[in-house]
Amino acid sequence: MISLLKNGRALLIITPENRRYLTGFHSSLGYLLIFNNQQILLLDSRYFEAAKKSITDKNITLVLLKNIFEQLKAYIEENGIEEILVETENRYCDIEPLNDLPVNILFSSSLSEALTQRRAVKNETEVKNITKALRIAEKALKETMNIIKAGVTENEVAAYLEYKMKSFGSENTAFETIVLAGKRTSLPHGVPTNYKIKSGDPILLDFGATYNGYKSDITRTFFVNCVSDKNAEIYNMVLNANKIGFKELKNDVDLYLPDLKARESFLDYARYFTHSLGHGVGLEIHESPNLSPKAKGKLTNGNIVTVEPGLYFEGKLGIRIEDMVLITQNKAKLLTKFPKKLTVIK
Ligand SMILES: [Mn+2]
Repeated sequence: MISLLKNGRALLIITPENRRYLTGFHSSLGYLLIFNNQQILLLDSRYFEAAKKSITDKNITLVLLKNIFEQLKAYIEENGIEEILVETENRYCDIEPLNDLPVNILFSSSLSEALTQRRAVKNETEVKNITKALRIAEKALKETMNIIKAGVTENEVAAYLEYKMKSFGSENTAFETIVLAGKRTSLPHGVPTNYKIKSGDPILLDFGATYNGYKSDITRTFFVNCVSDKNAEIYNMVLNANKIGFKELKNDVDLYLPDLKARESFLDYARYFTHSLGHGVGLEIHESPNLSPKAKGKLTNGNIVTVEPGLYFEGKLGIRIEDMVLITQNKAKLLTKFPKKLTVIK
């Protein structure tokens, strides 16, 4: 990203996750201005005191945000800045103050791409944070299994799961918790309702925790009281695809390949696998790299991705099993520890 810098050019980081990634400090609003050897972080009074305490990087100058237009104008004039690169994600956002600045504002895909690529490769601290977020989710799931039984609603299960994650130190859910039972499991991204779990139902839980801003993502599908032979067979097909997908993950592998291999393992059922095999996870729940059939590029050491094959039969049944995987030297490390063999909750 720094290679994008040159004389007379500044980078302005507006997207919250990118700003957090580069400074270690989260704020819903703020501006990180980078030029020459300077990094100026402008934050308003809501965040200023907390940032003063938490930002230890001596290269970052913290400045109280008062009037972004006037403040940017002053930096531009004092430092001979002629153009400012802004992430393309902000193209459609309301960044009015930028319009009248006496410089070229360029929405730069090179800047966005450079940040995406950097964030896709996790350092040791990031791996620790994601692993911790995953352990919190797994611990909460283990406890939640104790309350899953006929008569309990999807909403009650979801609330308990979220309560447990929070109790174990999660800052927030990683995304909207999915708990679906019975026929409703066929909705890959359905939302929990007051549907009461029945004996023999499958129950699908897809959720995650957040730790130091980093997210986890896990899906397990269980059966309540009993499971039919047919459902057990489908479950084991998904489990098999999960393992095949995992085996394909290593440094330098084409991104589309693990999806292809997992999909092929479904044979005639492949048409019921209606989404991609997985996605990168970090400060955002979906980030690079994307393990889809159309993905271009290769896996790299330091990538953290999900492997989440699923089969969905409209109005009948859905099963998904999702793990998180770290790509390291020559192999893939399964970060998820939660068991995934067919489980009937009695
Ligand atoms: Mn996922």
